[in-house]
Amino acid sequence: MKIGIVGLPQVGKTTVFRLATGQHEAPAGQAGPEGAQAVVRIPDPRLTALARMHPGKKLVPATASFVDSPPLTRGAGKGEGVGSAVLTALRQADALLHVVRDFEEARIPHVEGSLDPARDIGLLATEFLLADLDVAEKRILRIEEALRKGRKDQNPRELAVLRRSAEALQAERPLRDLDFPPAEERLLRGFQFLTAKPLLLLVNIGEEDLGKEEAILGGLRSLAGPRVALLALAAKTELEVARLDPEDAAAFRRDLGLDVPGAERLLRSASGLLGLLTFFTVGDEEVRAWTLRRGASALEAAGTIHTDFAKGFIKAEVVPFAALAEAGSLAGAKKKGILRLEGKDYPVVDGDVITVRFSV
Ligand SMILES: Nc1nc2c(ncn2[C@@H]2O[C@H](COP(=O)(O)OP(=O)(O)O)[C@@H](O)[C@H]2O)c(=O)[nH]1
Ligand SMILES: [Mg+2]
Repeated sequence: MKIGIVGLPQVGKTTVFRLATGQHEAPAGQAGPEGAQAVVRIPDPRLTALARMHPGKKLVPATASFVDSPPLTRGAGKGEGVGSAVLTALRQADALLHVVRDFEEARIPHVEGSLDPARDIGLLATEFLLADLDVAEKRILRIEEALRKGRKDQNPRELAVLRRSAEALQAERPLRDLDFPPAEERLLRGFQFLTAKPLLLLVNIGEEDLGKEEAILGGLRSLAGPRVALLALAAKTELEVARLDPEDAAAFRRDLGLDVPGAERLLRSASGLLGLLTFFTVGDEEVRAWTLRRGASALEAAGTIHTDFAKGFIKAEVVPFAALAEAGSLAGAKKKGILRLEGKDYPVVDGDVITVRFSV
């Protein structure tokens, strides 16, 4: 999964990027509108256990990547300033993480002149809507023109999807709020609309507000929804603590009441928001964790591992992690006869250990 960190200038985007990626000293400079990117390993105690059960095999965790995007400001969605190139680059992301400033700091003026998280959330939401509307309208015009010229190769479904999208966007409704049938959903995904992406609103609070997260988020709850999550984090404090050696960090966490490290809370929120599950493979050389969309099939799991596995898919041998752990190893589970044979439509369950049988 790829998560694009976005926000107004000086709100803590780079601080969150450093925290999320464990690159605590990463430079603040960004390379062009795409921003800086880093890959993080997603820790999973089940994978550690699997590696212990299969000595000699390499442990390969699932990964997520974060992008530290350059700042967005008013007008970006209408193509003003560098913001429009930033928005275009963000279309590659699977989810957006909007860092919203809610910390007082006299030395750092807020670009909008005052501290108002709800306003800032609305401000960027508008820029995303405008950018998507621009994409939809341009595409509609192109299809209509092709139809006028009598071209028969246009997909009428595409025009219908785009018109419905443009209508929603004009009414200031993000596309993630619409329900499309699966085939149209796939078409829509091809356009990489920003307002169709899951959104994590990260309210960056000051250290003095630790412990008041619930109250702070309370006023913003109405902005959350099925594919919009809210999280309050004191990014700067979390980063300072993360830089300490483990013993000092633990002591500080206890003092500040930060029981779950910020980076972990972030990853958990993001994968929950994206509706991801984890499955595992135990191969000849490595034990490995993979992420997959919830509801995805055994065939999609095979394709995640290797396109050849999907092409030549025969069956998947499946055993839940807990059952494998009880048997002691994959070989042990096989001996006990607890591997199930599943077909390509089998919906993968979080924690499944999967061996794909395929022909070349
Ligand atoms: N006081 C305070 N300062 C913060 C906090 N989060 C970030 N900052 C500071 O705000 C400035 C901008 O942060 P940065 O992460 O570079 O923001 P970006 O421009 O959005 O990437 C830096 O000086 C940070 O140290 C916070 O929670 N409290
Ligand atoms: Mg920055």
